Amino acid sequence: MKDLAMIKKAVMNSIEHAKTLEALDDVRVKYLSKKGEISQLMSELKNLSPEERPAFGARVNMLKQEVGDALAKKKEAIEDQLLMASLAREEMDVTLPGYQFYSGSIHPLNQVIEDLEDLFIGMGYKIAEGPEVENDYYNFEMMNLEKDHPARDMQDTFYINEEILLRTHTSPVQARTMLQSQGKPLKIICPGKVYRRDDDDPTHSHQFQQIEGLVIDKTISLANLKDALLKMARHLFGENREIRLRPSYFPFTEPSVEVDVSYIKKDGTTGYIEILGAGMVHPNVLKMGGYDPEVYSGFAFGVGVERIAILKYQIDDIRHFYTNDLRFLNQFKGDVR
Ligand code: FA5
Repeated sequence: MKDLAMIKKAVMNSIEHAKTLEALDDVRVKYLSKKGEISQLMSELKNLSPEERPAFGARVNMLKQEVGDALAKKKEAIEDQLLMASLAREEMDVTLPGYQFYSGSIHPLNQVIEDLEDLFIGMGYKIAEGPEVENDYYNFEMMNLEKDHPARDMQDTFYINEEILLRTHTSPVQARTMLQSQGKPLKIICPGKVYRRDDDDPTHSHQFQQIEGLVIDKTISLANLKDALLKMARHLFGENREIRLRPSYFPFTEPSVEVDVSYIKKDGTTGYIEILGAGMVHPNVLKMGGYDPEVYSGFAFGVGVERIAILKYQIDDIRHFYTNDLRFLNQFKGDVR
């Protein structure tokens, strides 16, 4: 019984001083495993008188129970401590500045296109599309430029073969849409990429974008064209802008005009810059598209998207749009409308 008291003191002391779960388990093994000191006490029974045995056995069992309870309690305490320590380690300072997420932005050319799409949709136009790899037939012939027409020189391009080329303008979409509309009135714009064998310089690129406009109905006049273009210029550049229509030549329009927008020069005087070509749809083009030119008339225009963006944002070189330089592109963040 005296041994039991000593063992109890020793084991309780070890449990109290165990700092880790491993140390605590060592205590358990030392005393409670099969060969542990407390388990071994049972083998002492045979040395006791039969009267003493039950009391001793009961005491050993009680000690086992007490040590087991103490181990469990201490295990829980150590686990609590570990949990608190890991919570303290993982504590979050909600006042720290957050990570900065980098977001992209809409390319300035797409901003111009989306802006004009919204404007024209608001005026009842639909958006039309056509292929960039186009047939000579739609790009030139349906636009009243038969093979060997001298005006083809103004729009030399990249040929896939004799009949297939990279379109030089968005005008072939006029022909495609007319054929699809089967003689019914139509009102479309068509944004898209076009290609030319132009030498690259600050205002020219071999690949650029246009927005084509086409309206066909029974009473369309040059006044309707001027109205649509004035609305576009004022929407893009401000209510006090004026436009100027200059006589020009395109085989697919008659009369044809080139349209300039007014701007205030550095010396305070008013100047004009060309942004698009336009005109009344040529009777031959109407006829090839399935419209009777005696009944129907139409206007069309083709505006250079880069030229609009150059004017709107005062860009000094068209090539900035294509180099993917973030120092350039980041200037257009948030300027979506
Ligand atoms: C045409 O492409 C005609 N299809 C426009 C048209 C449509 C006229 C419907 C009548 C009726 P032009 O070649 O002028 O026309 O080009 C139109 C616009 O595209 C120009 O005013 C200019 O803004 C732009 N542009 C022309 N060439 C380039 C180039 N190499 N780089 C950048 N922009 C260009």
